Amino acid sequence: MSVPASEVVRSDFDPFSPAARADPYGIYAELRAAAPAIRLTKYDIWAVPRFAEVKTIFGDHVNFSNAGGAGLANHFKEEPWRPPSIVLEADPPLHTRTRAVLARILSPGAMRRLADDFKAKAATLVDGLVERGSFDAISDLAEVFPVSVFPDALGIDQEGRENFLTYGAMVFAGFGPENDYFRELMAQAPRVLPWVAARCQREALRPGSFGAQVYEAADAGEISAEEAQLLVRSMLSAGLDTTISAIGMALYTLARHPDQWTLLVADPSLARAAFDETLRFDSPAPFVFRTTPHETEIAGVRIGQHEKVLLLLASANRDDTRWEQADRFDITRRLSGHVGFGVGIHGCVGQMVARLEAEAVIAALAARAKQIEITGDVALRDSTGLRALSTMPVRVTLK
Ligand code: OVM
Repeated sequence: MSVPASEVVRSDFDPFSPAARADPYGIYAELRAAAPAIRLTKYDIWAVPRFAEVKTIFGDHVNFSNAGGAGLANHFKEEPWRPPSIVLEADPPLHTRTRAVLARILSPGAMRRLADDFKAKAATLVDGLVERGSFDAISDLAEVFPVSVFPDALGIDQEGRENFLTYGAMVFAGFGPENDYFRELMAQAPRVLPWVAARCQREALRPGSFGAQVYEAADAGEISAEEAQLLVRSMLSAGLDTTISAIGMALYTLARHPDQWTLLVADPSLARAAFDETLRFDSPAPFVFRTTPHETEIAGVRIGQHEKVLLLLASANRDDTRWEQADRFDITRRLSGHVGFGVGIHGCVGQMVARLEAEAVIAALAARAKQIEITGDVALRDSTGLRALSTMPVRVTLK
């Protein structure tokens, strides 16, 4: 069954506008009710708002390619602002080879070796903050903790580490339209890009680190030295700004649901499940694109060749046909299968690092604070590619 072209649902919804980003969930519900694939006229792209088709498309790299770019830019038609990622923005067989290297480095065994250090560092940071009583959950905690553990795990030294954050911001802003925020960040490119390129070299990476292990895979002949550089760049791109955003959004969601915080305080072993539920409820990486290598269809809607397809993960995660009371934040729900990390061959390869970091922070806070109250205005960061806060003043009540 196919939908005649005249019946295609169109919308002037702009997913990247400040208004839509401030409160997208009402419009997501309208889009889900409207159609499985909707033409967004402002950008001439397709949006996919429901869980079922998001899941199907994630499982179909033949009809929905990553080589066309993970963001709005269409790499089949235009030159991207940076050389494409050889894991995120690649299809099999290239992707299969590069992904295997990262998956091995970020394995469960590697996570076990990091866990104690992450927990100890989170406890020390959180203890200092809760003793103060009031602090900013973003600038004092969410933006501090990942910086205190991830660059070390990656294997880079201290010099110029602030560039790491700017680069992540560039990459994720680069997934949206070229707006003032992106241009402001790109004004720093002459300083940041050479710093990143230098950090991707073998000599810059501490022996034994994640980065050095990428070069070991090159020594073993699995990838070339040029590919090793680009895979280290992937870790630099995707490893820091994401977890900062996710931890910040997790604290925001938890602080707004005191009943759920109380459950967590009673049983801090819920920290990991609580984090995943925050990813479902208010996803920090709210979308990703696919691009069609040839004509195809989405639930009967014909999609032409070289079209950008916007997968609205944050909407799929609120789809009532998939989740019972999807708009309810419930850290005890059975929630395996959310798409906050994506799923399938491109599902987040670093998700266990993210969970380890977030769990360490959330559990440390739940061990000390029986209540968290938001005491001032929160603000959303300007980024189009990540949903993140820039500030959230809080007061905690000690146990
Ligand atoms: C990469 C990359 C960059 C940003 C995000 C990402 C979500 C990957 O360069 O490979 O995964």
